[in-house]
Amino acid sequence: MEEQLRAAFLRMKRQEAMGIVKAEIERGTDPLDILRVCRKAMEEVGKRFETGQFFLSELIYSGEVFKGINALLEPALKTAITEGNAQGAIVFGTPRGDIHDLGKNIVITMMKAHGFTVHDLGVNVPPQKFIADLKRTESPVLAMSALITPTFESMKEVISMLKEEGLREKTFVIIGGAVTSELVRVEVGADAQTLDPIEAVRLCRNFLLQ
Ligand code: B12
Repeated sequence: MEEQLRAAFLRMKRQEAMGIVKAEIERGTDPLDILRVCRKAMEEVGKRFETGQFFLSELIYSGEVFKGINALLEPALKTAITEGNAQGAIVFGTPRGDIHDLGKNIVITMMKAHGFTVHDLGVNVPPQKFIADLKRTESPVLAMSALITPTFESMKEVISMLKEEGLREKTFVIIGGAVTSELVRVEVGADAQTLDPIEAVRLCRNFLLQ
C-alpha cells in the first residue's frame, strides 16, 4: 500500500489515492498507519518543492489530495478510538503568519474523539486571540501547530503574552507540525512537542489527570 499511495501522491492522482485508502480501510488497515504514509508522502512533496522539482501548484494540489483522503480517514479514526472521555478543553490554532491546517485538523479530530472539547481558532491566529480564548473558555491546554519556521516567533509571542497575563503556570502548552522538534519546544518555551496525534492525546490527558 505504502508505495502505491506514495506514487499516487507524487503524481497528484487524487481519485487514485482515495481509491487506495478506501480499499485499505475496508481491509481493516489501521487508519493511523495510512496517515503516517500520507505524511511521509507530503514530506516528499515538500522536498521536491524545496529543490525546484515541484511548484506551488503541486504544493496546493497535494493539500487537496490529502483533504480527500482525510474525509475517508476521519470516520475510521473516530471508530478506531475507544478509550475514555478526557473532558478537558483545549484552545487550538495555527499562529500568525502560518496558514497550514491539515495536520492541525487531524489532531483536532483525534482530540475530539477522545472526549476533549476543542476550540479551533483556525489559521493565522494573532497572539491576542489565543489569550482571549484561553480566558473566555478557561481552557487549561493551548495547542499550536507550525509548518513554517517563522511561526516559531509567533509561538514565542503567544507564550510571552501568556506570562504577562499570569496564565503561563496553569496552561499546558503543546506544539506540533512538521517543522517542530524537541529543540524547537525548548526554544519557544512550550511544555510538550510531538508529531504523533495519539501521543498528543496522551500528553494532554496526563496533564489534565495530574
Ligand atoms: C500542503 C502544504 C502546503 C499547503 C497547505 C494547505 C493546508 N490547508 O494546510 C499550501 C499550498 C497552502 C502551502 C503553503 C506554503 N507552504 Co507549505 N507545505 C505543505 C506540505 C507539502 C504538507 C503539509 C501537510 O499538510 N502535511 C500533512 C500533515 C498531516 O502533516 P503535519 O502538518 O506535519 O501534521 C502532523 C504532525 O505534525 C502533527 N501535528 C500537526 N500540528 C500539530 C499541532 C499539535 C499541537 C500537535 C501535538 C501535533 C501536530 O499531527 C499531524 C498528523 O501526524 C509541507 C511539506 C511537509 N514536510 O509537511 C509544505 C511546507 C510546510 N510548506 C512550506 C512552504 C515554504 C510553504 C510556503 C511559504 C510556499 C510559498 N512559497 O508560498 C507557503 C506558506 C504559506 C503560509 N504563510 O503558511 C515549507 C516550509 C519550510 C520551512 N521550514 O519553513 C514545507 C516544509 C515544504 C518544504 N519542504 O519546503 N503549503
